[in-house]
Amino acid sequence: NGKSVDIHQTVRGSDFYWAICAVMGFSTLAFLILAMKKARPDRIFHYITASVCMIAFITYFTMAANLGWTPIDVEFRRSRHTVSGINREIFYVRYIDWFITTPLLLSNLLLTAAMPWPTILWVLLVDEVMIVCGLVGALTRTRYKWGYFAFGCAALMYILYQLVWEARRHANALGRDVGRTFLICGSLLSFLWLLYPISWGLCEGGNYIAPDSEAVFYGVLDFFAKPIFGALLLWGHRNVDPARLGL
Ligand code: RET
Repeated sequence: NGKSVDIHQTVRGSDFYWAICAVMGFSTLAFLILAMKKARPDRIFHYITASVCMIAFITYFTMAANLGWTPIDVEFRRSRHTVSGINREIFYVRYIDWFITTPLLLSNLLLTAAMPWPTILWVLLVDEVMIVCGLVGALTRTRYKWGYFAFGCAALMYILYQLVWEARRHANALGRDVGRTFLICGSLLSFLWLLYPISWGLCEGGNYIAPDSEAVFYGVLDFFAKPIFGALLLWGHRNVDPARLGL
């Protein structure tokens, strides 16, 4: 009937995308207003957080308008039959968003821990490799996609090692406020980021869940990974002297 025949294209996802779009737009404004009130060198954290939400606002605007996707052939399993000749809408616009926002989110944490510049740049580079692997894998029809998935997961493991081990120790050495902020935000980020590849495996990877469910899975993750993470980080910085971080 052209409306809801199969799981491969979204029918009601758009409403949810509009809702997240509104949340991201509102958060952008809120963080910008907070940035204006703060005449300190560490308002860079406000600008980073506001930019992340602004980019997500445009991404969700795009997806709510049902743009920024391309059909990719998938095999679709239903009750022990494999149906071919079906395609799934793959939102490549997510990866353009992540390519810009994930390095910003990591910078927020790594600057909080006052990591050395070369280390920050190197971790951001590994992060870009992870996102590009996810994009190429998502656009790939064959089983090779799981190769890209594996490379991306290896990159994520390395990033988490840097955060949980190297950066956490760095943050703890900067005093209790920095240590506690890093612990809260670093744990939240590590937990959430591990859920992204799971969502990818169920959506772009294996086509196990419908694009409508994908909208909710990634949408809830983005809500916690962007505005909530950002708010907790800015809150944690309220008592931290920017000079301690070399800012
Ligand atoms: C992919 C697939 C390849 C393997 C891995 C992935 C991880 C993605 C992550 C994305 C995080 C996005 C965020 C966006 C919101 O702001 C690319 C899905 C490991 C961790 C935080």
